[in-house]
Amino acid sequence: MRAFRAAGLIAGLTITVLASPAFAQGKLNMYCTANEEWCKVMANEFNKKTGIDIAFTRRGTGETYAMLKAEKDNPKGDIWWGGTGDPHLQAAEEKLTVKYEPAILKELHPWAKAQWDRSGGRTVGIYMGAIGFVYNKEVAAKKGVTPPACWADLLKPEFKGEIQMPNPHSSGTAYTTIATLVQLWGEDKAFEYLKQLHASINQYTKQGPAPGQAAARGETMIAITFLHDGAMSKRRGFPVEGVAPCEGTGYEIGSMSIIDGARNLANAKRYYDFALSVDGQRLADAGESYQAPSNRGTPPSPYSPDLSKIKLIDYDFAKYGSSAERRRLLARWDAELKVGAPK
Ligand code: S7P
Repeated sequence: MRAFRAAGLIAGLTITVLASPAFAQGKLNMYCTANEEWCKVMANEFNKKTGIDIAFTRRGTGETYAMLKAEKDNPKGDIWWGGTGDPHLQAAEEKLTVKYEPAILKELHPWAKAQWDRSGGRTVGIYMGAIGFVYNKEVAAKKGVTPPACWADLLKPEFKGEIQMPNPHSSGTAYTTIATLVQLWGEDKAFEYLKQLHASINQYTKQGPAPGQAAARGETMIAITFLHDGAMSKRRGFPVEGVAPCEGTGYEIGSMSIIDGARNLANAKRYYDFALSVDGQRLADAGESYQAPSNRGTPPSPYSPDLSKIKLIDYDFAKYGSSAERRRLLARWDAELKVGAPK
């Protein structure tokens, strides 16, 4: 069983992959919001293929969106790769990212191209994955509880203090979860649920993948997370099981955008093309990432959750990907749950 790095240890740390001096072909600064293993694999392979020195920093999707806003007048990143699609759409609306129309668009699944269309070409889908929960089978058995099957089950008294979820200010996973509940039940009922759930949450983590990693290590019984992150833990040999909630659930269109004012624009476009190619997307497996790929020519991994068997809602990306809706929902979350943003 491979161990997880302590959650958040590497967050915000920049890793640079350099070509040999004879082969060096310029630079690329990537803001990476996929899982860290995958960020590394993509950076290494892109560097091998092109000779471009690539530095990446891994952060949460909400954190990266906030960073783009903070750096608006002096952008330091070139490409933003990975992370939930809503903050990419919000960045597109605020023109923090630029339009790019690659020839490879025609190879993509309609849901990935739809992300490009609704953003005016400023972001594109690179993968898809569903929200759910992941529980530790050993912890559940030791406590003698029946694992949850539905969102409603999470409110049962036996799960008090046993659930972890990320903070929606920094994490795209958490924002997707809240938007999902609002779309499932309407806003008032969703916030009533979140307030009741609050009593069972042992920690709101800064980053989305952290609760799933804690569940894998047995530090929490249940994590609200993407099901493909649970698949990664399971493949690593941890005693976890993923659950697609019985009422239905939401999903992300993991996205990629070129940052407005990119200093290495030509290299950002090369990375964009590479990341959408069949070969680029096949690297997900080496990066232990089991989302559904957006290129129709890349089959999903056998470890990927089968999305056709999950009751997915008709997620309204235009609405929940708008900056005003994000601000409004986060303000309500702050006012009613009083958790605030992570430090
Ligand atoms: O680990 C992969 C993944 O679940 O992470 C991304 C997610 O946004 C994690 O970051 P935050 O929740 O911290 O923003 C997802 O896009 C991706 O599927």
